[in-house]
Amino acid sequence: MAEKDKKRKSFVNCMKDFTDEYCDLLPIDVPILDKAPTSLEFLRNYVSSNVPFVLKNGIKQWPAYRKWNDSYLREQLHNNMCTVAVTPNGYADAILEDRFMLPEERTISFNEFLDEMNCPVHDRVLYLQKQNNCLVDEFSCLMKDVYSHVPWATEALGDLPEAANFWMGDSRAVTSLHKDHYENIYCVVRGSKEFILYPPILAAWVPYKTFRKSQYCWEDGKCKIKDLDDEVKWVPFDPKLDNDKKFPMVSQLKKYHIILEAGDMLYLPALWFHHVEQSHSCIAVNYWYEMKYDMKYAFFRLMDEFGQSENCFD
Ligand SMILES: O=C(O)CCC(=O)C(=O)O
Repeated sequence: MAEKDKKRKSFVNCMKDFTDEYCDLLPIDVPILDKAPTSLEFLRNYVSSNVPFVLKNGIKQWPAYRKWNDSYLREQLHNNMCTVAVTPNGYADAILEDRFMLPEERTISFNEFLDEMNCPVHDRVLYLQKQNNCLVDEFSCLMKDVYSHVPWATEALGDLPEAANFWMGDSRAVTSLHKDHYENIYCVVRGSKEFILYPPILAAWVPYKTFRKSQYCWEDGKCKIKDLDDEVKWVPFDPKLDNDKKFPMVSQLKKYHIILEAGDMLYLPALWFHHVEQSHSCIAVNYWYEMKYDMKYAFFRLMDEFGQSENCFD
């Protein structure tokens, strides 16, 4: 074997040993709490060690949990305009063959949105998923029913959330595997959500590829694809559809599978990869807190760079 190949092999083995050791240090399952942590417990046990948890029934005291049925939402929001992501198949910000597909963004009234939720059409999938503080900007009349921030998280992280978001959509809508630069407190108000998670420190084993950016658009009632003059690096691996035959490197990943029921809260630490699905008309609210760009971040970057240099572990 050539010297270069030997070196690469021993390097890959070293990375595999590191991965095994790190996975041994992680909890077997995501911890389930039945009581909110104090800010110190949150910081000490979860933020600093970059471990997620579920707070079972964590938001059952919210008025939203009791009140947010369709008739209440219609009463509150009726003709309020909201931004909805529209796709033909439920995959917005996701890979379609050799393209990264953005949804069409439409502004419609909340009533129109609810009408379609109750009577979905087969070739069009709607998802309220605007982010960027849309709970405050587009659904402000619902703010009285939820926390404006999560007190123990705000105290631990040292600031108010940067954004509070509202999510509601079709059961066919899928959020493809990605990561965010935020500490995320994710709360399911109605229905259920399914999360698949992978830790950021294992980023070296997450496949990435560069894709052309394109966007769905409807013309004369027909869905078309418009190619944009841009590219994006994205994860082509779908944990629900693909296996490690197609992407051998993912067999190194530690996977967590979580179902959140109505009333549950998830702490999703910054940079954790997540893939999300939901029951029909599920509603969630989440808070994005600014992450700290500390040693954990530098370590993540190192692993991410290793992995992305030509998917060198494949
Ligand atoms: O609920 C979803 O579909 C996606 C949530 C998500 O990606 C996030 O909170 O960062």
